[in-house]
Amino acid sequence: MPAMSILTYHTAGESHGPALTTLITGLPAGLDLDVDFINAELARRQGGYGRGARQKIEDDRATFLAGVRRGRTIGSPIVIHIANKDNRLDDLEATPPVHRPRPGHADLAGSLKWLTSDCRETLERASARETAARTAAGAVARCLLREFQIEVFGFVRGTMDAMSTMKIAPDQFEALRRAREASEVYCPDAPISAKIIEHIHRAKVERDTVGGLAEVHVFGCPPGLGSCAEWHTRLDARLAGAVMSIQAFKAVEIGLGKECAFRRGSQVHDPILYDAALRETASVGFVRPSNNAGGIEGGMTNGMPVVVRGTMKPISTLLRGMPSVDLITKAAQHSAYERSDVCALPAASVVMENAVGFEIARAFLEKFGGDTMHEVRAGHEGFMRAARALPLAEVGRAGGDDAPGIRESQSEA
Ligand code: EPS
Repeated sequence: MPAMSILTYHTAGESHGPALTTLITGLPAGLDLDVDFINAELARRQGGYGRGARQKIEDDRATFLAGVRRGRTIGSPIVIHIANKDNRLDDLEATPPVHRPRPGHADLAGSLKWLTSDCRETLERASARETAARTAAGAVARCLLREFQIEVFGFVRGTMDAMSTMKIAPDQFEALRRAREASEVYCPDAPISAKIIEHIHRAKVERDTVGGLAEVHVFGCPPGLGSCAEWHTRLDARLAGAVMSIQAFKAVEIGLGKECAFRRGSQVHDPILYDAALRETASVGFVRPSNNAGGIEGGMTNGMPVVVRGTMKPISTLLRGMPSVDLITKAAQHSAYERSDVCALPAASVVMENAVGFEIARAFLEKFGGDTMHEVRAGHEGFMRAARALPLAEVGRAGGDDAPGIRESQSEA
């Protein structure tokens, strides 16, 4: 049993059950939760061009049932409740059994797994409705990151042949955020945003669906999060798992991603420069003219922005249906149609932003964690001071009576 609680979360709740819930453990005491920010993330997740009628019914809001007193964490487990207004799971007329599995959905695999011919029992939990609970967990964790000026920015890169080549720079964070808010599909590149809308509209008319690429950048991340020491501690692997687990995601890339296969080493690896003027930034002065690594080398953050891209497949509920079979008669049938979205990529970019934020916060607390925010702040500050003072005198490194970073080497002092 681990001695200290590592930041983690669980969700529970069916798409048309009474509520979604999130249990978060491992947050230190004394963290101010920005409930307006958390609810704004839930509202953003509900939006985006291409959403179906469900979002007109729901009004997702986080109610804190445990672990928070007067807006502040108290070190105990946190429980968040999000009500489902479309709550009808036990009404067999309003929510009947489903016998014709949708290709691409969890319907068939789940029905085989749980030995049932009613796909309803799988689809209710497989539904992306669950991502509201995940978004809430990520937004809570991001309240911690924001205390350390770490910001997470997610957006839609594109769909089909409408792909933005826009560069995402940390110093344009506010302008990017405004441009993203101005786009109905959360794409800060206005001409591409219009083309994405066109693709979604056409898919709707043709009773089809579309997916696409979502991307997340983490600005201000200190170096040293994650580890190369053991395979399961590598941050890139953990980010990939967090993003791949989002409903309908089929691929994850870090930085240059699969483009690495098409280039030589000299065109992939980011040269290392040192600029003392940038010593106070997250890079601690070790700047890179490019960021093909996506801020992670050896499974650890290197002080550059962390860049993660996810591929979402088109929604598997097609109004036109797909060839399938009836699980009871085994006769060929078109798949069942359940009310759904034509495209949930903008929403998925919000989910991804918060899922990435949660993993970064987890790695942050692994390195700097303590029972209270006071200890977390002290741990972070001490590490950054030491990293900026490199090379440290041996006595500091060996854990002698100097605090790390207090005694600098002759060359730095
Ligand atoms: C989903 C089906 C639709 C989506 C849902 C995911 O729900 P419903 O069947 O109630 O119309 O809207 O996503 C959400 C409800 C949500 O909040 O994101 C599915 O089958 O995955």
